[in-house]
Amino acid sequence: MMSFSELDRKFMQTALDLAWQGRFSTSPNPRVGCVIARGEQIVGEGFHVQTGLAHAEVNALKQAGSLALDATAYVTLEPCSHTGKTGPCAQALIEAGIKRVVVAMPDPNPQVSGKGIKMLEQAGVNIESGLFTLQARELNLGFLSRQERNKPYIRLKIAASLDSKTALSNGQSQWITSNAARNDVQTLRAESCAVLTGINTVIADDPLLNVRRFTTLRQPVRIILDSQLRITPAFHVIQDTNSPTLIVTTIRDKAKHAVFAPYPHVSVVTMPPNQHGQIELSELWPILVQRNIGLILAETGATLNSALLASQAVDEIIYYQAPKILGSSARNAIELPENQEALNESEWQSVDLRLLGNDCRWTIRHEQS
Ligand code: AOF
Ligand code: ZN
Repeated sequence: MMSFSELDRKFMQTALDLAWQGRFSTSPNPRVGCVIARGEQIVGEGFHVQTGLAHAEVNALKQAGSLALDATAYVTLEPCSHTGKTGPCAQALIEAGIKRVVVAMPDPNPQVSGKGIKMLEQAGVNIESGLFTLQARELNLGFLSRQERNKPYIRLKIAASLDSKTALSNGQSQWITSNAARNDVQTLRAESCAVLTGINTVIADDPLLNVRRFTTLRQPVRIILDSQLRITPAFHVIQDTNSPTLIVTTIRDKAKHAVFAPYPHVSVVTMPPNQHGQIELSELWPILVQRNIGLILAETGATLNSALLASQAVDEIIYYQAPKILGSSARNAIELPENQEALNESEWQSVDLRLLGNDCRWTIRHEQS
């Protein structure tokens, strides 16, 4: 068992805080932070900003300059050993003369996974792993799920009333939760690789599914599940070219796909229909992983919410609840058959609860996640 000092904890905490600064922009890359310290003095800080740009360690080394010699580097993820869009960070740390490296967790990316640590070891660098691993995993729920489970991390957002209704019977839904809750949803979108919804929601609400209440370096991909390819170019998700849109369908008809050819931000993925003529969700996840989609925010209606839950795809639910009663004829958030077993045990763990304006936000996680 490694033992870490108070200073080690303090500097790794700073590295975690630095990594969070990349939370809206690193996708599909992980969020990574790095602190370089000599004794009690931080001499370099860095984090990964965006795919294609320098990794956290390289940014921190740049700041440290010659002070990196004999220093300790604290990194929230194992330094990489491969030459991808940038050079190997393990090599950069060695060349700068870093004497000790503390990492929070190994990088599960098969291009790295242990090779970065080995490279450092072989160069005689003192390497210690396992400080604040859980916190480091929280940084990269999507990236880790993609690498470790070949499935995106699926976060389901529900905004409902006290009686768990998401819209009036006429479909009106916009003003159930408060402005504070709606702002919060914007940050959830911004930190996701993709926002997922169903064609019924597109037809009913014509949403933009983008981040617009603040400026970000990238927009999440919009994923529209549309088994019968009912979408037309008239909808916002096609007209607005600022976010990529991925339509998932079972219809192979080339003429129907050709309608979207004038829109380079739109791609159509075709999957074989399952026995009900629908998209088989469990087969969709590896396809999305192939497209580097790690963290998905699902914002859908009762039918798709229920299908996602029934297929055990949901890893986390963020439930915004407003103290309003919409009445029994309003639309339900979830519609599933009665479940006797729910009386005995829950598959869900509460991880957070807070007030947002006049609403509350409850975060629960599926126990297998
Ligand atoms: C690090 N530090 O800051 C990041 C790492 O395409 P590339 O070259 O940017 O490589 C991306 C991979 O590198 C990514 O999948 C992950 O395994 C690792 N990311 N590694 O040492 C960093 N962002
Ligand atoms: Zn790297």
